[in-house]
Order: sequence, then C-alpha cells, then structure tokens
Amino acid sequence: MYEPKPEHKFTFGLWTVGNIGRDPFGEPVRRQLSPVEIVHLLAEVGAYGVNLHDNDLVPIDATPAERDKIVAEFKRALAETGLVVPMATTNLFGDPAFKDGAFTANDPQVRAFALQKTMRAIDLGVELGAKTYVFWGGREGTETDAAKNPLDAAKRMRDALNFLCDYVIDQGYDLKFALEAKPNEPRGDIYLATTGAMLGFIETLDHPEMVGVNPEVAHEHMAGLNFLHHVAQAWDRGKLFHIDLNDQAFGRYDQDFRFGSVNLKSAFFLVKFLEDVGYDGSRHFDAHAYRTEDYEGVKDFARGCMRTYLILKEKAVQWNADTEIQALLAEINADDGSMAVYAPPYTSEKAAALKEASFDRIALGQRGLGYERLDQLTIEVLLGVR
Ligand code: DIG
Ligand code: MN
Ligand code: MN
Repeated sequence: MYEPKPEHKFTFGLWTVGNIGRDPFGEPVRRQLSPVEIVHLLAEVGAYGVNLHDNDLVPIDATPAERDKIVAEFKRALAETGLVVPMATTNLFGDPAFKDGAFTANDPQVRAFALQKTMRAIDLGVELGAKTYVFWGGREGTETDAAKNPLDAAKRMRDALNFLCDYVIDQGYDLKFALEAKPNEPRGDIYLATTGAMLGFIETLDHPEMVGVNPEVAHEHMAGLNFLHHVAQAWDRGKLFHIDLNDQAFGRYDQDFRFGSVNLKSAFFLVKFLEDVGYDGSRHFDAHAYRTEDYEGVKDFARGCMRTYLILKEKAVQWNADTEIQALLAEINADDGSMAVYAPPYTSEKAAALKEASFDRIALGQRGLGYERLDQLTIEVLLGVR
C-alpha cells in the first residue's frame, strides 16, 4: 500500500535528500553524498525523478573537461536507475558574486554573469532532459530600499527573463520557465514575493506563454497565505507548470519540512485539488530531513513525503465518494435556477431587471450553511473514523 510508482511523478532535488544539515547556527551533520549516490538513494526509495541546480552537479569552478566527466557519470546513474530529470534550475544565490542579487543586482557585470551562468545551466538541464526550468530569485531582494528602486529591479528581472526566453527560442529548446515566489530569506525582502505577484509579472513579459509558476507550500505559508488559493489561481490561468511540495509553520523561516508534517488539512485539500483537476506535472518535494537524522532518516523523510501524498490522495477519493459529504455539498450549492436570468454575458436589460428585483435580505442572512458539519466530516475522514 502507498508504494510510490513512476506514474505518481514524485521528484526530489539533489539538494533535498543531499542536504547535509548545515543551518545558520550549526555545522553539517551528514557527509556530502555525490550526485550519483543521491540518484541511487532516490531510486531505492521509489522516486520517479531528480532535479538539480547547475552547481549541485557541476562545481562552479569545474573545467569543461571535468564538467563533461561529471555529467557522463550522472547520466550513467540515471540510465542504471531509470530516474529522469524533469526540472533544472540555476544556483544564483550561493556564490558571493550574487550577494546583491543576480538579475536585479546593481552591478551590470553581475547581471551579465548571471545571464551567462543561466544560459549554461539551461544547456545542462536540456542535455539531461529537463522540460521545465525553475527560477527562484533567492537573492533578488533588499535589506534596504535605499539600495535600488523597485522599478529598476522589476525592469532588470523582465529584461533577464525576456533575454532567456529568446535564448531558449533561439536554441530551439522544448523548455518552459516556472517562476518561484518567496517573501523573504535569504534577503530581507524578496521581489515578487508571492505566486500572485508572479502571475501579474508574467503578463508583462515578451513571451508570457513560455512562463508559468512553481508555487511552494512553505513560501506562501511564510507570508501567512492560503497555498491552495494561489495554486488554484495559477491553475485557472494555465500557469501551474510545476509545484514544490513541503510543509511549514506559519510565520517561521523557511522550514522545508516533510510534506504533510505540519498542516495536514491544508495538505489534504491541496492533494484533492491537484488530483481533482488532473494536474499532470511533477510532484516535487522541495524539502529536507530534520538535522537530527542520518541517511536512514533521510530515506524515512523521502518515503514519508510520498506516502503522505498517496494516503491523502486516497482520502480525497473517499471524501469525494462520501454520501453524507456529497449530500451536504448538494444542499449548500442548491440552485432553483431563478437567478440564471442574470448570468453572464452582461446585457443592459439584465442589469435593469436586477436593479428592480426584490430580495428577502433578512432570510438570506438567516440561512445556516452546515460548514461545521462539513468540516467535521472532513476531519473524520482524515482521522480515519469514517
Ligand atoms: C527554494 O525553495 C528553491 C530552490 O531550492 C530551487 O531553486 C527551487 C527549485 O525547486 N526552490
Ligand atoms: Mn523553500
Ligand atoms: Mn522551492
């Protein structure tokens, strides 16, 4: 039961199960696994794919010959295990060169270097078979707005993404971009802080059809937002190109906890949404094990992410089939059709008639909606007593 299979499209970044447990207040607690070891670990736990930042695989100072050797070894591990690489991205946040950002940095040489590094990383991702390219602007932000005008930052981000979309078109790559929002950390404030902000920004680009979003649970939670609502808005716009699953206590730094380990009900409604609408992309766990864990614990973390997803997927089927829940939903959404006359499209006749219509406002306010019963039934499905 709840065994991950390739069709579930569960993926992990090299940096997730490869996280060695360093944090702002402590040194690493686990040895660094090689990318090849990580591929084999992910195969052992039943993952479908592995994602990477360029430098998770190829050190930033590797020579072209070293790069080719590393990539060849990695490809061999992929062939041996059958894992695929659905997504790739660039590390534009680790090297000190990017301390003031990459695409939005005040130094034009840093901005140009970031473009160069990203083009090379896109080449690597495409070489490994990636079809989605994520942009997380971890350093694209400020600690003081004295440093740069947010309009300049937005223009620089737009120029960079337009340049890179044109590069992908020029190269003939089959690749889409997915922008990942985060409100803060490591910068004091990060530009384009939420998925909603990203959706608005995408419409200002030259090739908006190539660009979607990669919402992450922890990042909208950090901003105190309902993650499902952001995912639904992205889906509604046809922009849910990828998703980062994990968990997170509200108002905390980015904890990147195991999926479903904190907010079980919101994880349930997210899984139900993804399954109900038929989301066909990767279920990418951008998370890592507790610092207390050894690599057996890391495998427990990875298995837990996938098991919880599959258990919640089964609960969603049960919720959709629960006769009492469905009867309540039918009652809540009862519609005698009398208001259909005002339905879109607008006409001046409809507006005139609606302005003259009479409503029993008191009665409208007195209706009980049964949400307590409906939510309790949901909780009882999740607790396994229905
Ligand atoms: C952090 O949530 C970011 C980085 O891990 C990476 O660039 C991106 C891809 O999932 N998520
Ligand atoms: Mn995160
Ligand atoms: Mn992420």
